[in-house]
Amino acid sequence: MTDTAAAHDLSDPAVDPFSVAEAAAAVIRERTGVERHDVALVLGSGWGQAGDLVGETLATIENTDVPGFAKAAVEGHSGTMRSVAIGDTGRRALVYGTRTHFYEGRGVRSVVHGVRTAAAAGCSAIVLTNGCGGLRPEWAPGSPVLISDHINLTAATPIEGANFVDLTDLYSPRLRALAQEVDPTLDEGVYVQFRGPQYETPAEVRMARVLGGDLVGMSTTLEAVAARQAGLEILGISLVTNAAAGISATPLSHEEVLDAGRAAADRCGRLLADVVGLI
Ligand code: 8IG
Repeated sequence: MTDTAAAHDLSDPAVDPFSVAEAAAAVIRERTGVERHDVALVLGSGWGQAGDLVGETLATIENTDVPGFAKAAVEGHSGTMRSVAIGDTGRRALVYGTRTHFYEGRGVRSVVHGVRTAAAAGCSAIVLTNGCGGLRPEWAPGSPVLISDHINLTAATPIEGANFVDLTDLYSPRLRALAQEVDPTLDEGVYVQFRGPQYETPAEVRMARVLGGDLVGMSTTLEAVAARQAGLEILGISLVTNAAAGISATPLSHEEVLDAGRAAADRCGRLLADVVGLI
C-alpha cells in the first residue's frame, strides 16, 4: 500500500473517516471542476437506470480513483459516480452508481463513506434509494414506496464515541411531502434493515411485521444515521422488487429483482428526476 492509500484506509482505526471524506470530496471537485454539489443520490438495486433522467452527466469518475471507495460488489450496480446537471437549475447532483453494503464485511465506515463524502462535497440533501422486499401484498413488484422511518436490525452504527444523535423525523417530512406532490399515489412504510446477504426466512418476515415494519432490505439505515449526523436532509425511497419471503408463494431470486427494476425504471426515473428538481 502506498502512503496515501494507507492514509485513506477506512479499516485502520487510527484513520479519521471524516478526513478521508474530505480527501474524496477534493478529488471530486478536481475531476468535476465544480466547487460544490447540491444533492447526492445513491442508486440501489433496481434504480440503476433511474438516475439518467435527472439531467445531463457532466463527469464520470471511477470509484476506485476516489479515496475510500471500492468497486461495485453487486451485479447490476455501476462502480462509478457521476456529476449530473439538475435540469437547467444550475445545481449539481452527485450520483453514486452503487453503495457498499454492511454484509460485504468492509466495516460500517465504508458503508457510510459515500454519505460523508457527499456532505464534504457540499451537498445539503441526500436521496437514498434501494430495492427491497415488501410486506404488504398490495405492493406489487415495481412499486416505489417512501420510507417514513426505519428499524435497524444490524446491531451496528456509524456513530463513533458518545454522540447521542437524535433520529426524530430522520426521513424528512418536507422531502416526503415534495415526493407526494410529484406522485400522490406514493405510499409510505417503515424500512427494516437486516444484515443479509441471505434473504429472510418467512418467520423473520413475520417478526418484522410484528415489529412495525413494512419493507425489508439490506441497506439504507446506517447511511441515514450517518447522513443525519452530517446534517443532511434525507429522502428514502424503496422500490419493492419482490414480495418478502412467505408473503408470496414463489422463492426469491436476484433475477426477479433485476427484472422488476428494469420494468419500473421509467416510473422511478421520472419520480427521481422530478423530486430532485424540487429539492
Ligand atoms: I432487492 O426481500 C431485495 N433486497 N432483506 N429482503 C431483504 N433484502 C432485499 C429483499 C428482501 N429484496
